[in-house]
Amino acid sequence: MKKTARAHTNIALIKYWGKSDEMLHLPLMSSISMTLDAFYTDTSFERCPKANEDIFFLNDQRIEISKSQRVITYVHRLQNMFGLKEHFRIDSTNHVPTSAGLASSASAFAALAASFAKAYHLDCSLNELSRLARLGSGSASRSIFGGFVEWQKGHDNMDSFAIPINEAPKLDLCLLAVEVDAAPKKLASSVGMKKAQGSPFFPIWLKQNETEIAQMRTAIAHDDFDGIGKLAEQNANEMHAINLTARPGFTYFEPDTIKVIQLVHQLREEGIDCYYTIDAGPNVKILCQLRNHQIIQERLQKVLSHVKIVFAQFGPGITYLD
Ligand code: 2P0
Repeated sequence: MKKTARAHTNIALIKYWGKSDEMLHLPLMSSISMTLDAFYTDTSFERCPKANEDIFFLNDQRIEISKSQRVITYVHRLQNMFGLKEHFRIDSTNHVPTSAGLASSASAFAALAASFAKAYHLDCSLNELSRLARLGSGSASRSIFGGFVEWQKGHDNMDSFAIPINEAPKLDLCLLAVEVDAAPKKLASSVGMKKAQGSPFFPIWLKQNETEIAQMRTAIAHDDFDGIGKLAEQNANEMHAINLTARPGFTYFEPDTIKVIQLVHQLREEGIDCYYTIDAGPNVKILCQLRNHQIIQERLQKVLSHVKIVFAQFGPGITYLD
């Protein structure tokens, strides 16, 4: 009765940064991501009809009820949707290096949705699974698929899910996750994206989403590394500009974030192709090509000797381990 699923995390190249419905995690805009091989979560879901409580283990540690509400409530919500009611045990292991500075909620809720559906023999399509994962965390909707993925914003709970763009890209594109600060993020994404809506530039950001999505799709279809990198960097800058211009403004950047940005600019001036993207935290992800990743790492270490760097490439969609 125990089913285990593995989901990889993803990095958004065109970001989700605004909700039309907080309960359903319905986004105000579509987003496009790259699934990453280096970071994943394995989750087992076991039905325990004879137990008298729900149990959640994370990285082999029992998590007390008060700290597992988000996960337990999510499973209850799924159970209600399918008319199910019984106790369960979840065992989840995050293979997201603490040094990566990447959030694990995308891989965590994608793996949980998939193991839940498998344990109950639900006949879910991958798009339905993406919808279920979205209810746990918006970005989890994209971690159902590998390679390049688009989360189409849709209009309601039924039509907001991710679809694969290209699950096995041939493109030479890799990522360096640069951790400038290992501390937990200061402002949760859900709070940050709500505050950002106070920026006078938010409507502009929203208006150009469709154009940026179309441009990114074209760049992906043409295996256009520079096109993808430029758009990803532009979109990340827009997201962070909106944060700075919210009322009141805020930023996830730290001094070392800026140093990495400046190094990327400098490397490009020297003819080394690379671009950055930044999520809801100070850490930077550099998009580059295989032939350049070592030189970029060396240059990063020269400027910021203390930063940790993790290398990643395209990762797969959901897989089942039993
Ligand atoms: C993204 N981020 O598209 C954007 C870019 C962070 C910056 O999705 O509230 O954990 O659970 O739906 O998915 C992070 O937010 O937010 C995120 P919820 P989530 O990847």
